[in-house]
Amino acid sequence: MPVKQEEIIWNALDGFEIEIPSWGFANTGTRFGKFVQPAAATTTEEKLSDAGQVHRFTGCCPTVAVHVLWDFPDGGASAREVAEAADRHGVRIGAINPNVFQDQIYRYGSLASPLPEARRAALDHILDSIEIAKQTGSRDISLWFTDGSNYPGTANIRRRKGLFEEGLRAAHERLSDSQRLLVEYKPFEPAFYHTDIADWGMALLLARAAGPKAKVLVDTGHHYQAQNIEQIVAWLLAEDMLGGFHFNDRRYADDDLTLGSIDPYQVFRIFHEILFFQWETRRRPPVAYTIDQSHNLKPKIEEMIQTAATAQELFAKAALVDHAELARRQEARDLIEAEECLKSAFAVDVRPALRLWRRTKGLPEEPLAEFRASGYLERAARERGERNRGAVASYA
Ligand code: AFD
Ligand code: MN
Ligand code: MN
Repeated sequence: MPVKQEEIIWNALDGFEIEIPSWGFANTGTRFGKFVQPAAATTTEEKLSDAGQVHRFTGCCPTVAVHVLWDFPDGGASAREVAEAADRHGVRIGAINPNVFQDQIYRYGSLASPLPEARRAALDHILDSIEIAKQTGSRDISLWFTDGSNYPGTANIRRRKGLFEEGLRAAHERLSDSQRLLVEYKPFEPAFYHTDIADWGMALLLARAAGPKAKVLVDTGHHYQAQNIEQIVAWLLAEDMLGGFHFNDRRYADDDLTLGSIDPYQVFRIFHEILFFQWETRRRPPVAYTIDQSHNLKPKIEEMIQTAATAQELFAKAALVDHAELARRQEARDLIEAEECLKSAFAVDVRPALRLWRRTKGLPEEPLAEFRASGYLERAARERGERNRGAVASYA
């Protein structure tokens, strides 16, 4: 590999971090059931321990996104202890994810519910989450809402839009100067007729209505099949409204599969739009990269290591696009050569340079193999097996 290419790859990897989700280590499943794994994490401490393994072997996952109801069972009194536990395992707490979709009170929605007590409960939980973020030192409060309706005529869509504007504005007022609200969108599921925040435009308008510290979060699984996600990314960058990503892949819907397992070129094109924007504008707005996947069948820690390594590879490939050449070819309407600027970068096998980068950082060249050799999984299965088998009994 030419030295120049290797340097570009190493510089890209030096600046690349991707956050891992606590919920990726616990037993999850689909609405048709879940297949528990003996080594799955059953406590917040175990999730943070597992996350620490991913960062220890990959070197690019220093922060962990947490889910308030699942990771702070006592509603957040333990925020400092959770942050200390993260530190013990070599990671930090990242985005705080409120949960306003599970409690019965949210039957007709959360911030957009027609029931004032439901709106109040949701706003109180989000405000509590902002306080938790202050205690864990987290910048982002990452909001996903299941609000919507299941049948035509059962909800006043315009009124619900107004309620969301009110609720998000009230939350935005409590942010500290360094905090952000990330507004995530999703076209469907679990609502079957309309979802209140269904696409990037709705998320953009609501984030703008909330205030200057609110941005849009793009979950790659939350788009209709034919949607051009990198075009959405380019528009949000141009509007200074791109807050970050939840990365996963999908074949059909919001499948939460491993990043790059179905369409790696799409992930490359998303990273390319960000790097091209940075090259053209000389600006690097804070864009949070986070994994949001549901590891149903693959071993959870191994899938997270696989995902992080794939993200590094695709980001390194995108960094190889010659932006000056691309701009010239676009200007000249030289279509084939402009496209070749992307295709040739995507075709480079960056794994040798990635392995060398790891070696210079004192990291294992093959993180997955090294993790497997560590025996961590076998120890976790011995320690946690009983509790997870219990989950099967209760689930059967
Ligand atoms: C589910 C939702 C959404 C959310 C995530 C974590 O579809 O992506 O961000 O759970 O709460 O995947
Ligand atoms: Mn998501
Ligand atoms: Mn999702």
